[in-house]
Amino acid sequence: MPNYYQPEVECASRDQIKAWQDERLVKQVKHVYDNVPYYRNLMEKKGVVPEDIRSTEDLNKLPFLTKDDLREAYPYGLLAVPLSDCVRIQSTSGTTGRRVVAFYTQHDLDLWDDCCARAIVAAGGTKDDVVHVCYGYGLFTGGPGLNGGSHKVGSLTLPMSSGNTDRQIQFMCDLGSTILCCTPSYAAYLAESIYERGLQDQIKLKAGIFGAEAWSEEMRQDIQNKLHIKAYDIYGLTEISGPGVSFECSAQGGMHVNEDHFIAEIIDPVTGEVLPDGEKGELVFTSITKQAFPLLRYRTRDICVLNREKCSCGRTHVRMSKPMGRSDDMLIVKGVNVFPSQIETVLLNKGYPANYQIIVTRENNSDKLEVLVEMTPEMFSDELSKITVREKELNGALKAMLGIYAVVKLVTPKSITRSEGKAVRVIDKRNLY
Ligand code: DLL
Repeated sequence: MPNYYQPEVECASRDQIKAWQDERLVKQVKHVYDNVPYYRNLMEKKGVVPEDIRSTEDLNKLPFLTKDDLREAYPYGLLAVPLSDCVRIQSTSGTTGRRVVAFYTQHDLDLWDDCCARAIVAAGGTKDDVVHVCYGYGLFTGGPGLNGGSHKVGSLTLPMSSGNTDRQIQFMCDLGSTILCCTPSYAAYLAESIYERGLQDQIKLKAGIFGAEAWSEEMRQDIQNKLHIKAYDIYGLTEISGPGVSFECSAQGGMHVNEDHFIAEIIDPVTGEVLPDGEKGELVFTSITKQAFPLLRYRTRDICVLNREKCSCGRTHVRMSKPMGRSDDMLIVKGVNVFPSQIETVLLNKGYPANYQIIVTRENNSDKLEVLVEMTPEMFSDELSKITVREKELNGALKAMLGIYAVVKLVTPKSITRSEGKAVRVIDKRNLY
């Protein structure tokens, strides 16, 4: 039996989970109101006082927090404990605007490690595993989060960080890595590189814990087949702690949210109205156990569906779907909503690798959607006329999925730059914002 499975928490009854959430929410709201003037001000503007929040049913009385609030309050404005009680900061990978900085007490780090340990155990991890972490270390939460989780499970942890693919593969072979933790796009690149070096027989991986970016079911199948592993999704965001806010179990049917620490809601991204389970909308989190940086009703911008049906693994914590896009990353091309994940689904279904780039431009007030897609070496050896046929076929499939025309350009194998962290899929050259 794995030594970090917590059935008393992860398989608790819904009544028990609600009781924990009610009690912790009430305490947390008071903690935030008393210690974070920025949030107290937001509550006052909404006419809410801590006494109004008696259970999770009252959650919707609280104001939302957004990334803009975090930027405005940068760096210390949302800190809820004295700085001297904090032992760590992490920061988002965002490239625009001010970075978001999150603070942690030792208690916060412990609970974050617990969440990641649960994810590793759900992927079959035990103290006998060799956990190969090639998420970036440093300000990004991926490396430190999975590292902490792996220590809690008692696994041998390889703190590889990202990059240096040759060394990654060498250690994987020499030290017998059994669980790989990285972005799905880097996992696909590693798989490709392992085959190129003819080392597939020396790889002992059994599972992968992949997240930090969107990836389709088709990409999961591709990675699973190439690396002969079971690939598990893991989700999280710096603002709420990092990876491990939710994670997949062996059922691979959605990610269990660690509900003893986080309350998940789905809202209509336009009206802010709370939507019932099963409806698609923006995911909102309230962290009910964190001390230093406890966000209430934080709008993630990730578009998801929640599912509270019983899971075959026995866990009772609510499951969130893979994010289907972001309310802010969604492209609007010629007035039509386009999610990169839709394009990826079409490409992988048609046998293309997940190496593609979406480029949007605007000429004479008209949007142009271009999709660069790498061919496999076999496709590349086709005659030119066959490549043209392939491009036309992809045009048709993309039109059927998106409802608009996309220019497809098939490009030579390996010509799209590989990413060691989050892949850059979309280049929007329209300067809309
Ligand atoms: O990406 C934390 C993380 C590290 C998660 C390692 C999983 C593994 P940020 O850099 O703050 O944190 O980015 C958070 O990444 O709001 C989602 O849009 C996206 N994201 C994270 N996990 C997934 C996933 C880390 N499994 C933002 N599927 C989130 C799709 C994901 N998108």
